[in-house]
Amino acid sequence: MTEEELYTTYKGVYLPKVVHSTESLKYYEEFSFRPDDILIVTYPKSGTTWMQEIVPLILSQGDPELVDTVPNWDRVPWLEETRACDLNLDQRPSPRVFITHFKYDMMSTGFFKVKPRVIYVMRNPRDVFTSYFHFSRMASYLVTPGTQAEFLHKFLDGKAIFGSWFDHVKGWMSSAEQQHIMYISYEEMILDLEASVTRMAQFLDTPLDSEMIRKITDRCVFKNMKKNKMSNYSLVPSTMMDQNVSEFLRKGIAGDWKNHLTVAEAEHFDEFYQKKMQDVKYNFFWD
Ligand code: PPS
Repeated sequence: MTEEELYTTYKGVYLPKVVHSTESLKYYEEFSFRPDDILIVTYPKSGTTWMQEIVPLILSQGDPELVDTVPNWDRVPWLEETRACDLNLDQRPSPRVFITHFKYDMMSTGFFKVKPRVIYVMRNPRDVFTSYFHFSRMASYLVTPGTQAEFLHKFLDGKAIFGSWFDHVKGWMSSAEQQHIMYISYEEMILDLEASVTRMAQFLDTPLDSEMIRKITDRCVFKNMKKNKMSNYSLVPSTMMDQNVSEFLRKGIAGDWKNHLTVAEAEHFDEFYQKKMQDVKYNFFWD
């Protein structure tokens, strides 16, 4: 099916109609944030699901009950998703944790007024692309990606859902709310998950001893987290996500793009990246 059939255009970006109804987008626009809310912000395929595991475990000081019994989409709801309207989020105790894939300029008036805490997770866009390509093959609510070369054009042009990776990262990197935002990359988490969990716990004012940090890290490494049926999307019907085509927790590594992009595609990506990112003064982990 085509973009016209499967997607709606919202604030200039494509969103899949099945997952974001008009009602849910309105709900998000009117959502009442609290200052102690924790909002995990990601461009898709950058580590969202990983954070839906890590942050609840930090807040529970390593107690796994929540992550063992509640699916990630209920434990850390996706604010702009259709389901969020039905979860009585206004009755949840603080601190509440949510995710969003929205670009900075798509955030609601309530967000800018209240300024909740944000953890912004970013990932090498070449790996985001690779992960996204495989995900687009298995998720029935997304337009089938065509060839890798075709999807690369769409991705670089911001024609994938949630728009351009470049606009997303640049917008959040230059946000005016930086004192409320912690920036972290998927690659840092891969390299040293214990240090990453420690940094997040400090940002969230949750004291953790070294045993708790070790326990959380152990549960959240790819091979262990993949076994958690509350987090690996095995509860989603295969008509929606066909994990025989590609698993949701697919590879969980940094640098998989090298196994997929041709030399010409990688060069084209680099050129595009340099042009788009030339005005960004930030040492990204993958540069
Ligand atoms: S989504 O659809 O936006 O919610 O996807 P998202 O969760 O952001 O990204 C999916 C990728 O994250 C990988 N992942 C992990 N990597 C390492 N360790 C852990 N624990 C982990 N959990 C999820 C997942 O495998 C996807 O990346 P790829 O490269 O496709 O494997």
